[in-house]
Amino acid sequence: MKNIARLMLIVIMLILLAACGKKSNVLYVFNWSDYINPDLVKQFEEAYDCEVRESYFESNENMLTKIESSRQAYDIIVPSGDHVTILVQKGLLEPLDKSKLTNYGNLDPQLLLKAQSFDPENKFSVPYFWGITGLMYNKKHVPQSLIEQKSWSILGDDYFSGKQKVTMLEDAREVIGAALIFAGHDLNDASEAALADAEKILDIWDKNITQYDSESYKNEVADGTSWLAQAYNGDALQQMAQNSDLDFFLPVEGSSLWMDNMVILKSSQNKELAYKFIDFLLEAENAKLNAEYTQYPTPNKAAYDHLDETQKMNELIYPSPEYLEKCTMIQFLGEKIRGVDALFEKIRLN
Ligand code: N2P
Repeated sequence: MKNIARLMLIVIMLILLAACGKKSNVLYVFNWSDYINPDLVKQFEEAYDCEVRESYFESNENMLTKIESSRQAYDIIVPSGDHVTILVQKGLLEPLDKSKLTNYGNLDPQLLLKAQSFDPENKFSVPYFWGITGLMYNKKHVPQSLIEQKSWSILGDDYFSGKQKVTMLEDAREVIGAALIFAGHDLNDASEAALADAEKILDIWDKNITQYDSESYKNEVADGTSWLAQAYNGDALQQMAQNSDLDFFLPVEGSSLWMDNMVILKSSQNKELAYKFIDFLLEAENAKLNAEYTQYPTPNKAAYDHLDETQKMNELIYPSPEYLEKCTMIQFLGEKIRGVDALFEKIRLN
């Protein structure tokens, strides 16, 4: 009997030890959904004998709320540029020790320069993917005649009225930004006059919009629940690869550009592993596999150089320089964000 009790004690201790051992080697990553190749995560776990615990957010705003309210122990998060600035100002990010990122040199210097608009000196953030926003639609339900103009105006077209088949992103900057661009303003113009013009446009579009959502639309346009959705290009391309009824266009008026970035939280309990993960994703072959999976444009020059021509030539992933001229990077707005948020709230609650 004594022996059994002793044996049980040993087993319990071993289980506890294993649990403790495992915990110290867990990396908590907070990322957008469908934004990393799961095979790479597995490879990393095997190579570094660790566990990567992923959680997902659908908007920068939700990510920020979660970081600030829950104090959950994330190590790495993937904010867009404007939110890198916000997180830096709030003192939440770890300045990066680049000597720990042996593959940092794979990044495109031109894009690193662009990233300096939200992170001067590239001190806190490592570009992950960049991208562009457009409109995804289901060819079975949206007539070609409506698509030909390739305009944002399709969002307000009478064809959709009363049908509950159009969605826009749950993203204040993207929704207000599209209206600002369509009204002929700069995407980052948050002046009262510009927002008043955007509101007039959004009042028209909103009559057709059934929800502001950044997640379920991906499947819903595919299954016909929605017919037209404002969409991030990679998300649309991932869906298109599985369903030939789907298509996507970049509006002629221009669109928003963003850059999402890997950052390490100051509160991270596992910074060494966080550096290893970032460096692993920066490695040329890994970054290539990641870009092929997500269908987003990669800021990793070494990876880009080895991409398949079909990927590089796809203008929905890498738009032409002429089209990019018409696009504007979403920038940090400081206090002016309040006007944008208030307008988005007003439209949504309408
Ligand atoms: C991935 C969406 C990422 C792009 N699903 C938004 N910045």
